[in-house]
Amino acid sequence: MNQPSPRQARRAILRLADAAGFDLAGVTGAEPLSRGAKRLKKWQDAGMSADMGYMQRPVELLSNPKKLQKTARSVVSLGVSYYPGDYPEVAEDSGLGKVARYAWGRDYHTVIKERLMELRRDLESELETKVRARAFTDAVPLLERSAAERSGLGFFGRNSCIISREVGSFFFIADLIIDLDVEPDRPGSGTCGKCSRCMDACPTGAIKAPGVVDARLCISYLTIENRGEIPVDLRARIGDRAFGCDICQEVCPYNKTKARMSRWPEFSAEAGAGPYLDLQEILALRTKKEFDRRFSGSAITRPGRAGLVRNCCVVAGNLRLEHLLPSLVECLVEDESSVVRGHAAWAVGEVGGAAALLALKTASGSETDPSVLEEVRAAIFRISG
Ligand code: B12
Ligand code: SF4
Ligand code: SF4
Repeated sequence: MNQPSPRQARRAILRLADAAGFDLAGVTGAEPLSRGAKRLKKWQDAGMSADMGYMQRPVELLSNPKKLQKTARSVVSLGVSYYPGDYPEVAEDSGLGKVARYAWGRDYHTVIKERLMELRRDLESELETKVRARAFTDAVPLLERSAAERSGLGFFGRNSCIISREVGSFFFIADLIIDLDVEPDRPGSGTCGKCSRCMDACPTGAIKAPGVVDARLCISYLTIENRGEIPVDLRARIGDRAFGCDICQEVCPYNKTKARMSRWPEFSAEAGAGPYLDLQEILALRTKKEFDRRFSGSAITRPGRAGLVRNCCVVAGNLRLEHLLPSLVECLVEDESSVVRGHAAWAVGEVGGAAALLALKTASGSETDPSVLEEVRAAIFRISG
């Protein structure tokens, strides 16, 4: 069994990746991602990783593919469009909260990992050699965007997403770290030019400088990774987003012209939770068992039951939907999570009115958690004052 030449290996990878349904593929060497490492260090030092412990790991680990696989020679970066189309129009009072597009269908971690493993097997049989590989998407400590840029998949946009001139930015990045020498690609090229639409459109001002997103302000972080409370001054800016945020990609001219519908049926709205969550239904999820049953196989499990109910309280408060008041009051009185009870109190205060005031006053007599009591009192003050 001969080792394939770097050129043969490259041809085989690109052909097989395309046949496996990946929209983009490129290769880079396994050397440290030094440019990304410098920027990551600054980002970490500025506290922009919020409380994502996995992003506070040493820069040398996050930027070095060889730390993930000692025998690594090359990193194959792959792109899969998840673009499922636009949000269907709905009436403002329909009681729905938006889900970011990447989570409309099935959980990408498992779907993509299966195809990556198949790709490795196909590569072994095509090249007639054993290929040691580490296959993953968004699951191990590596700067996947920096690897993708160096593999030629695209360039860093000002929203910090990798933008491909072929498909825009609504795509997942997946990786195969392999022990083969492969002819590398040139780094991705392209530019935002004079555009700054994403920076202007971000509702929380999270894009602090071109390519620099402060996770502490990003709605995607606040509604998915964050396990605690959503700061009061940011809640209104979350609008109707119940899970994640696509605004800085929606406004991007590259996506307006290049976004390509996903070829993977697993990422269609029909395959999973779809574009909207019914707020009333989610506000009624009281146990982990019910939550797991409802969202099994979907990326929406990430914030956990309390996190998702918390988000839906915020959306219900922002939409000021009176018909959701009974559901919010139930959250306030019955939920075992103090985070949910606190956000429910806030939302009841946003809906307002006599019934809301009465519910809050009753809760102030029975609630014992100091942080929830503070939310209850603030809500009473807003309604009465
Ligand atoms: C932590 C994380 C988050 C955090 C922080 C986001 C952030 N921008 O840092 C939060 C929770 C906010 C988040 C949100 C989202 N995420 Co996220 N996230 C990650 C994760 C795990 C790490 C990202 C990271 O390293 N951040 C630290 C910063 C410092 O690194 P960076 O963003 O890569 O920034 C680099 C640039 O600054 C770059 N750089 C170097 N030189 C230059 C030069 C110039 C001029 C510029 C502009 C930049 C630049 O160097 C930095 C270091 O690599 C990756 C998966 C992974 N393991 O890589 C997914 C990942 C980045 N996320 C992804 C997605 C889809 C999202 C969301 C769209 C989800 C959603 N709809 O809600 C949003 C997008 C928000 C946004 N504008 O970034 C995809 C992005 C795919 C793509 N096409 O780019 C990834 C790659 C997951 C995947 N495997 O597909 N995410
Ligand atoms: S995902 Fe939303 S909140 Fe985060 S940077 Fe983009 S527009 Fe801003
Ligand atoms: S919206 Fe404009 S500035 Fe932002 S990433 Fe797209 S092209 Fe770049």
